[in-house]
Amino acid sequence: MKIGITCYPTYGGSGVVATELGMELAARGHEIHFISYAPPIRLTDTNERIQFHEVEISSYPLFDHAPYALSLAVKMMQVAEAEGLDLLHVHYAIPHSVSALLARMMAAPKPLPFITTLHGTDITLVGNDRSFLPITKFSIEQSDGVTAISHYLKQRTIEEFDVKRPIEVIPNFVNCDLYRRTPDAALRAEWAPDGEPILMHLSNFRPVKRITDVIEMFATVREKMRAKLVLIGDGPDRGAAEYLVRKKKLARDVHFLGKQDRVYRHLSQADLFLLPSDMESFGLAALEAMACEVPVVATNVGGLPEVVEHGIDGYLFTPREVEIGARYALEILSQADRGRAMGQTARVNAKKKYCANDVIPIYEAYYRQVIGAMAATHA
Ligand code: GMT
Repeated sequence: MKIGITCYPTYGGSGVVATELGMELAARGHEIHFISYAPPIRLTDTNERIQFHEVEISSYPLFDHAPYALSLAVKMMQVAEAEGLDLLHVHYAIPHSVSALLARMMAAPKPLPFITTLHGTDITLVGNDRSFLPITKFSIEQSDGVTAISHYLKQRTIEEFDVKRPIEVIPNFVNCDLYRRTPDAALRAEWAPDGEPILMHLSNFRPVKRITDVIEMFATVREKMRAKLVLIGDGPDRGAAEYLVRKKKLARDVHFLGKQDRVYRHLSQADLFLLPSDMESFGLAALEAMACEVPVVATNVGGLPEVVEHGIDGYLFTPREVEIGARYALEILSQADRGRAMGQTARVNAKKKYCANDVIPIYEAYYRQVIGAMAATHA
C-alpha cells in the first residue's frame, strides 16, 4: 500500500507513534510518505520506501498566523496525486483530520480515504477549550476510519463528543526486538559509579507530566537509600525541575540528559521507571520501559491501568500523592530480586499485547478494510 502519514513531527508521543508506525510499515514493504512541516524526530530509518514531504508555511504579511491547516491540505492532495496514495493516516485530530478532509474533497472523484488516530489531548483538550468541540466532532465523524490508542480514550471520545460512529482500539506498540534489556556497564557506571539503583523518567516535560513530582518522589527515596535519577527529555518544566533539584541539594544524584534518540539504550539501564502524570491516554514511555524489563510506578489515570498491572509489573497511585508513589518505589528498590522479577514480568506483559509484530498487522487489516469500503462506494 502507499500511505501518507501526518503527525506533529517535533514534539510528543503521537509523533513518535506515527513515525514508528511508518518505519514498521516500510519494513513490511509499504511505501510511506510523511507529510508535515518538519521531518519527524524519531525518523532514524533510511529505508528507501520512506519519503518526507515538507509543508511550507506561508509568511504573507497579512497572516498574523499562517494557515497551516490549509497548506497541509493542499500538500496532502498533491502528494496523493503525484504518488498515487491509497490512504492518508493522520495522527492527532486537530488540525490534521480537517486538512485530510479537505484533501479528500479536492482529490474527488479519485478516492482518497483517511484514517484519524486519536492520541489524547486532541480529545481531552476539548474539556478545557470547548471551542474545539464542533470541529473535532465533525472531523471524527467525517473520517473514513477512526482509531483510539486505548479503551479509555475510545470511551472518553464517545462520552465527550457524543460520537455514534465505530472507533477501533488499536493500542500503541513497541518494537520488542529493539526495546529489550541490553545492560551496558559503562553507561550505568557514568550515572551510578557505586552501583546505586537507577530511577528513570522520559517525557516532554510538560506540566501534565508532573516532572516536579518525579523529583519529590526521588527525594523521598534518596532519604532512605543511595540512588540516582536519570531524566530524559526536555520541555517547559525543565527549569522548574532543575530549580527543585538544586533546592533539595540533589544535583549530584540527578542527571538531565535532554532529548535523546534510541532511548532503549538508556531505559535498559534503569531499575525503576516513574510516570506520575496527571493524565495519560496510554503512556507510551511506560510501555517502552516495560519492554526493557523495567518495572513502573505510575498514576492510575486514563489508559495507564491498561498498560501497567498494579502489584504485578509495577504500581499505580493517585496523581500528586507523591508520598505513596515514593513508598511503592522504595518497595521495589529495597528488594532487588523483587524488582528484577517485576521487570521480567513487565516485559512478558508488554510482549503479550503490545509488540509491533502483533499490532502492525491490525493496522494493515484496518487500512485494507477502509480502502475496500471506499472503493465499494465508488464502484
Ligand atoms: O498530550 C501529550 O502529552 C502529547 C500526546 C501526543 O499526542 O503527542 O501524547 C498522547 O499520545 C501518546 C502517544 O499515543 C500517549 O502515549 C500519551 O499518553 C498521550 N498523552 C496524554 O494523554 C496526556
